[in-house]
Amino acid sequence: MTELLWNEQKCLTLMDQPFFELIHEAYTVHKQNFKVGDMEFCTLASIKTGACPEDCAYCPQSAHYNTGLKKEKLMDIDSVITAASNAKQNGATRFCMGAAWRSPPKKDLPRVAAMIRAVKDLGLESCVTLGLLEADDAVALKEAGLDFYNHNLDSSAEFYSTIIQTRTYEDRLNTLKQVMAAGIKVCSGGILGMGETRIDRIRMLLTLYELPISPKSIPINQLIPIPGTPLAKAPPLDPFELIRTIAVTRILFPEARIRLSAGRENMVDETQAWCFMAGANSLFIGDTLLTAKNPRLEHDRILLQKLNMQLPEVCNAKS
Ligand code: SAM
Ligand code: DTB
Ligand code: SF4
Repeated sequence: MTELLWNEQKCLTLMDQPFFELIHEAYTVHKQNFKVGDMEFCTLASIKTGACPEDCAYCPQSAHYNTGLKKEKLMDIDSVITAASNAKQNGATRFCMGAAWRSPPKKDLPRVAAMIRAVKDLGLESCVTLGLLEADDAVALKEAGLDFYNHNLDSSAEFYSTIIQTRTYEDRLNTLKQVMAAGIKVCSGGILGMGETRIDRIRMLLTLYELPISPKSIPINQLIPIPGTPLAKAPPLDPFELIRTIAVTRILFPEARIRLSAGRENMVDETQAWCFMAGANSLFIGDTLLTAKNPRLEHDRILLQKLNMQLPEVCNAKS
């Protein structure tokens, strides 16, 4: 087996560098792999909302916490087509569907497969996040034409058990294994700002780095503190820690799309700009993520324009 380039000590040294040295290194790697100003635009839809049996301490959709969220049953196909068509019209090239499940019920998989086919028929890339998968579920999703499966490690193995008790880190890794075995691309990352340390962040990235197939899509979420959840009062994340983590992610995964995901609504424009320089090149556009607020499209357009970056291309064609 060839020795991997990065280990914990090297990552720590990398991340501890003077801020501008780290950003310079990350931007150099970024420019070697992507065009200046390049950005990917994705839109999310919550296809099944709330009443989730899992106890993820950050999540508004967990049935364990009273967050006042209105639960909704599995969406019908026509509503998904309408949402995906609107997303395409607003410039998204990828449509991500999320469900508040521990794992997808077998009876609902045919409808999810039909949703994936409909999204593909519109000429969009497809992504779903449905919780834990068994091997045959992954094969069924692949057969429906699924491009990406989002399943976040969220943090290090050590920190994970302090935020989730209803499943293990191993369960999470096993799902990634099934996704890779079925030939679906892995989208996996984490959340920052849950009280984890810099070492936890590095360990999470190294776990992704050690996967047999390097993830091509890595969401970095900043915790959105949700009233009613155990993390409602988590101390805010230092923006420089977010920017440094993105820089390290870029250096470890030179070719991946790094998705500056949840939390932009609570971020000033200057922090987002630094994140783009450090290597973030994928955004969710649209007023809501799954259930939480996201910046308005017009705000994103103005910011990207100020930075001379790629804008979401308004598209009127059906497919
Ligand atoms: N139930 C599925 C699962 O957990 O894999 C899919 C949906 S879940 C909402 C998708 C991801 O959203 C989580 O893994 C987590 O990273 C992110 N997320 C959920 N609540 C969040 C919050 N309050 N702040 C930031 N990210 C959050
Ligand atoms: C990911 O890592 N972030 C997105 C997507 N994958 C599914 C979801 C963020 C959810 C934020 C809380 C909410 O909207 O409910
Ligand atoms: Fe359920 Fe996913 Fe939320 Fe956890 S993160 S409570 S699994 S919807």
